[in-house]
Amino acid sequence: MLGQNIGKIFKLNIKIISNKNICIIQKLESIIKKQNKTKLYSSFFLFFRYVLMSVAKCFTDFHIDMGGSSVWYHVLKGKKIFWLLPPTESHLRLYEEWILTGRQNECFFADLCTSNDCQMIILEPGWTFFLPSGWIHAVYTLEDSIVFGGNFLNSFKIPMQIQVWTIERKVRVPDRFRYPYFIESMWYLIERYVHCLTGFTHIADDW
Ligand SMILES: O=C(O)CCC(=O)C(=O)O
Ligand SMILES: [Fe+2]
Repeated sequence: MLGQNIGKIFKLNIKIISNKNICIIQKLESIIKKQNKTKLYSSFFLFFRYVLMSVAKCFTDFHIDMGGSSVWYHVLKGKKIFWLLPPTESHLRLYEEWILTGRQNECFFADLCTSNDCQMIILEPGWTFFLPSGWIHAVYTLEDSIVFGGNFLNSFKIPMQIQVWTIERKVRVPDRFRYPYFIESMWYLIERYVHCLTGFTHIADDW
């Protein structure tokens, strides 16, 4: 696998955000808009759709995307290597322990896992890559790159999303790096299920 010193490689990723909305999220959007909280509004949409510009040789260390969100990732230009570990119980436990040590610069996460567990893929221009909920991944940019991407929660992966959310809470990930309005989204999701199953809605008409 990769040498230890890759963690020291200069990192520069810039995310540019564009605002788009989806389903349940529209409810939350309208609340935030009504409250006229521009800052909240932009952080809410931060991860839905973005452009990621990365310089060659930058490295993003192993991580799980916030709130166990799934990701689509389209490479317009450049090349990226992804190292991938599935979210098994043992990998998630190791990941949590690794974060809690606070020594990520000294210990390369993939070295803690069995060598066969880690998969690698090189993404070429024109490829669209889909990363499911909870997968642990690291990314090395081989050439200056422009990528379009988007993170999203989905109802097929609710247990994994909650598990990742719980890990983030345990390891004290700061709020600004967490999925915006995760808990609120879960409430609206539950409300949606209740509505579909019982025909009753518990959301007031006036917002
Ligand atoms: O392309 C990169 O360097 C990192 C992409 C990624 O995994 C992320 O933004 O969460
Ligand atoms: Fe990621």
